[in-house]
Amino acid sequence: MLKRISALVLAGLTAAALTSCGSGGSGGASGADDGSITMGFSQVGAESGWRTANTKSVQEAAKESGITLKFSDAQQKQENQIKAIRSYIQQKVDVIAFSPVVESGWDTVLKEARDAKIPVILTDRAVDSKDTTLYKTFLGSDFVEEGRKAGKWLVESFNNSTDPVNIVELQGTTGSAPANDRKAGFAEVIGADPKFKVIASQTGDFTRAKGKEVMEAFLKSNPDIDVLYAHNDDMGLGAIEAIEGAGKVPGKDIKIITVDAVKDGMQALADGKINYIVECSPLLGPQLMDLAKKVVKGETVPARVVTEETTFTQEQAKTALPNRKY
Ligand code: GYE
Repeated sequence: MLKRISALVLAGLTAAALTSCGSGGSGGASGADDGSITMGFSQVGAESGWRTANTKSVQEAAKESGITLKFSDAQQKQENQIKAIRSYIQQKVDVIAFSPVVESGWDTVLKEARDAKIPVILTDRAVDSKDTTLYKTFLGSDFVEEGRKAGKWLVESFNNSTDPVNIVELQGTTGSAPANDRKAGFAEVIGADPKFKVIASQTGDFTRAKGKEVMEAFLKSNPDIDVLYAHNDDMGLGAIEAIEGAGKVPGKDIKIITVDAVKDGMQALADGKINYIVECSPLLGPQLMDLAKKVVKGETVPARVVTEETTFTQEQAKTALPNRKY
């Protein structure tokens, strides 16, 4: 279904790119004349359970708040996102929102949006642009803090021993804010004690398949892995398959920490295969639509809106699972 929607949207984008005036609102920050709002949303892709839940949240919230959504899936490619944003500018949408796949390289296209007087909202991931007038606000998690939470659990769990702790790390998409920041926050906390050693760290692109593949390689070259830190549940779940395939017991022989807390991750946590999950909420849709309405009206909004999040142990996962929404 998602694939079909993406194909339709891509076809729509191509058609729009061929005409000089699209069907969007009146253009500019004032919104369409009839007061309706059209949002162009460029999503990262469909790489993980988190992403699927995020897409659903954005689509449902748009519907509920009466905002017309033009949605496109960039398949984890920056060039696709830039094309989508340019197409939204051409269509004169009232507001553009996007989750930048990587942090760098957005200034040119964001200037084009600013010149066209179309407000931009960053959602989920940040850009590293120095010029903060290129976007109105950034709604999403504090990824450095998530990395710190993962590190703190590790430090506490191993505080009775002085033996070295060999850690392997599965990083998210190279150059993405969550990969950069989750790595940094974790390194900051475990760096205080030299017994913690990250013996291998590589990207698994936030996908299950790549998580499995990279973990298989880690297991082959490192016989003595104590801990896996995966930047999301999906890579952790792929790695669990690799660990089991190598005849080891995930959660026991190798302790596993992940980030997100999507249902499949929480199930593995409740089953004892993951040891700790740092939550990252994908349910950004309602807040995004509120912010969009405000920026289209020209109201000032906070420059940063941080999502509220928690952490889960195995026991807490068992309690939370029945009511988990994603
Ligand atoms: O953790 C991961 C997804 O940007 C917070 O992207 C998001 C991350 C999320 O693919 O599962």
